Formats: sequence, structure tokens, C-alpha cells
Amino acid sequence: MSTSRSADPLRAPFADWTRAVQARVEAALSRHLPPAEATPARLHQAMRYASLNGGKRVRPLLAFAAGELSAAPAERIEVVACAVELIHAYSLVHDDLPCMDDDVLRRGRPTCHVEYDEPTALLVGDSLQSLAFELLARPDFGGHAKNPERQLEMVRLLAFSSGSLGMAGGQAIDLDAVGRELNQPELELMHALKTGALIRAAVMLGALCGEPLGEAASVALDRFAKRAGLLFQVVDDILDCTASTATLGKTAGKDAAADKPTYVSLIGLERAREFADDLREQAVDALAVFGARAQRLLELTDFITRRNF
Ligand code: GRG
Repeated sequence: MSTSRSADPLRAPFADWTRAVQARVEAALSRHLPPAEATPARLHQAMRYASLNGGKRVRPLLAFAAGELSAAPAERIEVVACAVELIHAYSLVHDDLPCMDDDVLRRGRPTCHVEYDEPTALLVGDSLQSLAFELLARPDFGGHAKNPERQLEMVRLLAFSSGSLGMAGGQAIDLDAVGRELNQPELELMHALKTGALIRAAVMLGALCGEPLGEAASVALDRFAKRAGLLFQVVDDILDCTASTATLGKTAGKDAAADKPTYVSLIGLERAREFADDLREQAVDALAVFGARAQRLLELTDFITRRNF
């Protein structure tokens, strides 16, 4: 992958591009995380356990794909991709704790609190979150000309997206909804916050790494990001009841077993699949204004729709 401004967005097949971004993000995360032997070593080992060697890296991929729209330097996108992925890793560690979803399997391995212990897992989540914001606030952000105002805007966007009016708020609604019926707008709000807010942040932060997009393009990208976030969650709901634990690398059938409202429980499997197709179409339509520069985002939308893990 090029380290400077993005050139031809069609330059490499999707699978090669995906692998290159995943490897780049893995290496960058490994550099940014404290070394495993640095004191307190157990906490640092657990932070590395929870963030390295796993996951599809969908949010970093979205950040890199959105960066194509604004000719963003890859060095900068790498920073925001790592920041979003660290927030995501923190949310998974906390979500798996006994006081929340109480799960033992994540990314095909024991969850962080099972491999280590609950207090360590709590501190892992806290520390990953702090590291995410520290990365965004570094003076040498992405090795390019200083732009503290842009960095501040990014910090604010990520904080808002992961806080009580974003991901954490969605998790609160989710916990409160167990055993209750939600109607479709309520379910959509829960998913838009719990999963969608961070996906939207990944897209918007990737684009913010480059040239300003202008009002109309920003509105179109925001619409894409919201549709893609909801699409991701609808597919997640479908996979929870159709895929195996081995394929998912996390406990399948968890939502039904926990009596959680999902798109499948609300409208049934077939209509959930149709809804996913509708969302895919709406997401694709929103990208029309970007022409060929949106190629990677289009490919990612198809990946999110058709994924089986
Ligand atoms: C604890 C504050 C707090 C928030 C938790 C995101 C979240 C909120 C919980 C994760 C649980 C979950 C199954 C959410 C639904 C969709 C989702 C975010 C799945 C996991 O994301 P993937 O599939 O995971 O991108 P990988 O492992 O590929 O990174």
C-alpha cells in the first residue's frame, strides 16, 4: 500500500487491499500499544491480547476507504484507524464482562476477563480508550503539517460517538431491553448508537484526514455511514441466528438465548434479509456523488452485506 496520497482507487483487487490495510493496522497497533514487558506488564499483556491478532478490522477498512474520497495521506488515516479500533476493542472487552453480556469466547479465543481476570479486563478497556484519544491528540499526528483544529474536531467526534449519546448509550439501551419488546424505531435507535455510531465515526474520521469534502459531499457521506452502520448490525443479527460459533469466533445464538430484541426477532429472518438488501442499496445510492473514488467503500458495503463471520 502506498504511504502517500491515495492514487488510483482501483489499483489493487479488494482482497489484496483488505489484507494490506489489515497488516498495516496490526503493525501500527503493535507499535502504539505499550510493550508487553513494560510495567505493569500484566495489564499491557492483556491490552495486547485484546487488540492484536484478531478481528476483521472493518472500522479501519472503512476509515481507509473513506480517506480515498478526500485524497487523505495514509499515515494520517492509519492513526484514526488505530484510534477507532482501540475504542472498538475496549467495547468488546467490557461487553464480554459478567456484568454485561457475560461471554467466554471472542475472536475464537477466551475473552479477556477469562484469560486474565475481571479487574484486569476492566482496566484493559479503560486503558485502550485512553490510548485511542492520546493517539488522536499527539503533536506529530500522522507525520504531516500540524492541524490542531482538525485534531480537536476528531477527538470531539470520537468522544461523542463512543459516549452516552453514542456507543455507551446504545449499550445502556441494549442492557435495558433484555426481555422487553422494542418496536422498529426503538431497535433502530439502539443499533444506531451501539454499533452505528462508531462505524459512522470511522468513516467520517477517515475522510477528515484529507481535503475538506464540502457540505453536500459531507451530508452524502454521513448518510452512507449511517446506513452502513445499521446494515452491519442487521447482518450481525442475522448471523447470530444462522452462523456457527466456530465460524463467528464468538458464541452464536446469544441474542435469542438472552432474550434480546433483534431484527430477526422483530421482523423474522426473511424480512431481516430483505431489510439488509434495502439498506445496502441506500448506502450505495448515497455514494453516487463520489464516482470512482467510492470504489473501496462500495466493495466494503458488499463485504458487510455478504459476510458470513
Ligand atoms: C461496553 C461501552 C460498551 C459498549 C459495547 C459494541 C458493543 C457495545 C458491544 C459489542 C457486542 C456486539 C456483539 C455488538 C454488535 C455488533 C458488533 C459491534 C460486533 C462486533 O464487531 P465486529 O464483528 O468484531 O467488527 P471483530 O471481532 O471482527 O472486530
